[in-house]
Amino acid sequence: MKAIVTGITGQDGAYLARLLLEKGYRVYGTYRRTSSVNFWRLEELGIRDHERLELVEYDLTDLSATLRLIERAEPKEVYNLAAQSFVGVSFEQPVTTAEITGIGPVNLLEAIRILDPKIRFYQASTSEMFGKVQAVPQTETTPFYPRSPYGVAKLYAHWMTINYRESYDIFGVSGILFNHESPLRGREFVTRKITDALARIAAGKLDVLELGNLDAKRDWGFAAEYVDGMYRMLQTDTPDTYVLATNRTETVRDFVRLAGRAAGIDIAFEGDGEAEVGRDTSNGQVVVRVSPRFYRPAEVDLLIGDPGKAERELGWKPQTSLEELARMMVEADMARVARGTSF
Ligand code: NDP
Ligand code: GDR
Repeated sequence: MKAIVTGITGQDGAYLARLLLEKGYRVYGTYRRTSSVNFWRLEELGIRDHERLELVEYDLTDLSATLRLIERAEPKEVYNLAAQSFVGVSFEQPVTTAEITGIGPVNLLEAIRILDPKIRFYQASTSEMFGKVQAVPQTETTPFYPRSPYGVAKLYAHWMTINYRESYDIFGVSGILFNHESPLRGREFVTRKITDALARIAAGKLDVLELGNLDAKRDWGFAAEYVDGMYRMLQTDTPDTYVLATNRTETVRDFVRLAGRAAGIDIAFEGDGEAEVGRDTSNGQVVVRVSPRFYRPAEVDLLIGDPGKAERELGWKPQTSLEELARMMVEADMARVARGTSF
């Protein structure tokens, strides 16, 4: 059993590779050529040197490289996790985001169509496609209204996956995944930014955490469980679209409080808008401040997903509570601070 996982250096790529290796797969994991190596997540999971893991240098925007990748690996399944995945950056780099996140997946779909239409394809779609709230909770049939270049690019790739399914009978699956986090989350994303900063504040190595919009509400789950959902989506009889979510939503402010509790810091918020601060109630120190630098030109205010279809058809259910997730992330960051590592 062979699978390609694009974006293996990212959070989900690392967890999915571990899952597939545990299931006995041979995994071709793709990474980009960079000036310094970027395998820390594979190392943290202990799979960097696994005998059935082959790391392949690859860029999603290159059709010829895509054809060679598929020809060489002859996979049964392709999981496309590669993307410019940071919403904030997509406003600054809309064209690059469109090329990688939007058109990139079409290279894979074309390569599958040309070389072996029996290959099963997973596209990492996102709750960002829902964008401006049309209905809650969001399901597979909720209308889309993306609010960022990233969301727009993902929506294009989502519809192309469905189009290849309907036009060429390709087993193209789209997983509309709500935010999922873990100790392996990149530090630019808000949950990890918070847990990393609070670990450093608790250790006396940082004074203040600066954040943007504290009112945004997100449905946050645990990444290791979401990659299992991806796998299940490719094992069905017919390709389809599925939402993975927890059906619980909290504000960024609430996540700060939860993570603070896990770090041993009780945080109380006061003030409004840019003047809002979070204080450590034990000594009155300001530990959280709002900075307009982290606001986005357009925001997604509220995400909450209904994973009912995934539960019914895939037997998939989220297991980890937000409290457990925050604690897991804070503890991992505190251990990193104690070790003096900085991932
Ligand atoms: P990450 O940002 O952690 O990982 C993205 C991966 O894509 C990295 O391995 C990155 O490589 C790679 N990549 C970026 N550009 C290219 C390119 N041009 N060619 C090849 N590879 C490239 O994202 P996550 O693991 O969090 O997410 C995985 C996928 O799921 C993404 O597509 C994301 O948009 C989507 N998604 C994520 C959600 C989440 O909450 N995590 C929710 C819904 C969807 P490098 O390390 O070199 O940058
Ligand atoms: P998101 O995740 O945009 O939902 O995309 P992110 O963690 O970046 O933002 C979540 C919310 O927090 C608000 N926010 C901040 N965000 C960041 N990054 N930094 C801050 O300082 C900050 N302050 C407030 C944001 O405005 C936003 O409302 C993630 C990515 O993984 C996507 O690839 C994925 O598709 C979606 O989740 C589902």
